[in-house]
Amino acid sequence: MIGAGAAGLYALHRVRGLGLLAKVFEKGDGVGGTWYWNRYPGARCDVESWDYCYTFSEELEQEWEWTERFPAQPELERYFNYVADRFDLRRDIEFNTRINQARYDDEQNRWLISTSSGETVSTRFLISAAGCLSEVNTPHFEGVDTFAGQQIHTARWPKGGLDVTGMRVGVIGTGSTGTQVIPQLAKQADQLFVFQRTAQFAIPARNRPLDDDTLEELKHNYHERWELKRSSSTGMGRRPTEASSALEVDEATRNRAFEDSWARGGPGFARAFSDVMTNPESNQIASEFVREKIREKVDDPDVADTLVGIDHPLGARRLIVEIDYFETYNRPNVTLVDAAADPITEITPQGLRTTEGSYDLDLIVYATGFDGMTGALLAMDIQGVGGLALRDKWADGAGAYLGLVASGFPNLFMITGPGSPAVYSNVIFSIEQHVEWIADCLAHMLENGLDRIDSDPEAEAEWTRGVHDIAHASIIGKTDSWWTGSNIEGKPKGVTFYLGGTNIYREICDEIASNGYEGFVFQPAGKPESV
Ligand code: N01
Repeated sequence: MIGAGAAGLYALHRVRGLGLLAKVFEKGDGVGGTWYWNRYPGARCDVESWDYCYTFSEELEQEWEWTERFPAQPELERYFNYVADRFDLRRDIEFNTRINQARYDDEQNRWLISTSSGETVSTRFLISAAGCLSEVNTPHFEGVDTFAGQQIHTARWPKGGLDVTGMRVGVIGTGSTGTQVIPQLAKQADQLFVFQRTAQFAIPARNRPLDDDTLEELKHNYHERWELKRSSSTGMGRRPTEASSALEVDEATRNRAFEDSWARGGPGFARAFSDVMTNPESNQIASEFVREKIREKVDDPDVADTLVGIDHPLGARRLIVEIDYFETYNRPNVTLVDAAADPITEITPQGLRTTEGSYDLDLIVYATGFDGMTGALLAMDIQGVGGLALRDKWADGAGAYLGLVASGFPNLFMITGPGSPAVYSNVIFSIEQHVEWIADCLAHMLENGLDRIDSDPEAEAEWTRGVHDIAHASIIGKTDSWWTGSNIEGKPKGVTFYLGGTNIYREICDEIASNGYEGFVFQPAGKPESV
């Protein structure tokens, strides 16, 4: 297995349960994946703690006590460490070890893996739990190597923290990460310059500590929440609302609904009405509501204009959940630079230059995101049947049958791979679904003497077409963002995750398994031909 984040830990647990020998290779020196690497100040999950956790063990659910609605990075890292210890996982994890190459040997039907420690390992099955947001994106500005100060990507924040007291700090990027780190750095830095290229919608988190009554209710309702997660299209344990179209109600009713949703906070804002994500007129009304709310928070109208100059529909990029973000621009030590009108041109020894100005800095923080969905997989040299490189297979766009197995790469399972709901869902719940499906598939293979699984190229092509069709019809597919791969130069553009709903996706996966794994091709042990 590749990676000891949420996916790798659970996969290890389940695969061990099948009686197979298993080992995880993890490039960091601890578990937790995203929550191991993203330790910048303010790092916090934007999915509620009671949803962003494993459901596979009722004992675990009953033992663990979340302290906040939206858990912060240290608590999440503690959680994954607790899980690793609780299920005795560490003994099969090799830390500080990156997988550089994985090569499928057709004759032996084995994956040959080369690691950064110089080891070569041979395995029948390889499971990628490398993560959808683990390959960092650091734009290469001219002069980047000349900078005399310190430069850091948010996902590489030092374990011991970084004291920015008295520093002049520049932050590039105002996505989910930038929005979290900026208010924290502003409290310490002498001066903070924020370079915003694309203004974005953000909804207040309304984070709060969880009191005893809430915790008790959460533990008591464990089963009901699990059912809700399974029936929901995003894997969240919320009770469905009876929302109508935003256009069916009068203005006063509509405003009340938006006000209520705003007051509740969190990423569910768009659910105030059923058609915010599908009807441009409803979306426009919701967008204006949010713009107005942002304006109210910002003292300087010119700064507010730059913050609400949003060029895409609400929800077309991942909706940001913020704490004190917009108010931060009222601080005298914070300057917002409109990097769309005045782009960054180069990094200099003293700082950073834009077309119209220059900024002297001691620290440049890159909150510039990730090469999402495929970046971590393609960072390794993965070669399938006949030496075909995964990079070449995906040169014009990534896809795998159900997001699980890419044809030509037998016995390589991908957890939350391209073609699955992955990042457009409560990802930890999607991870559990994938791991359980993979474990069942492995059990099926063991029971039936099958030792090779691949996907049928036609089934894969049809599935991938379906994924694209749904995406093209949605506002997400029409908007540039990391969701469409447009943040990475040279990357084929397009949504690679399934937007049809996690409940429907689960049904399809289960149906395919119960139909004898339709669309997959197995080979029995010792026989060269597929059956
Ligand atoms: O990354 P992003 P992120 N010059 O790609 C800017 C999850 N997450 O790390 O939009 C100037 O969204 C870029 O500008 P633009 C969550 O799924 C969750 O913030 O390309 N600017 C943008 O502003 C999230 O969606 C949580 O014009 C440049 C920013 O950098 C995902 O991770 C917390 C630039 C990148 O934004 C990614 O979020 C954090 C350049 N050359 C992350 N290049 C929570 O749970 C890039 N930018 C809350």
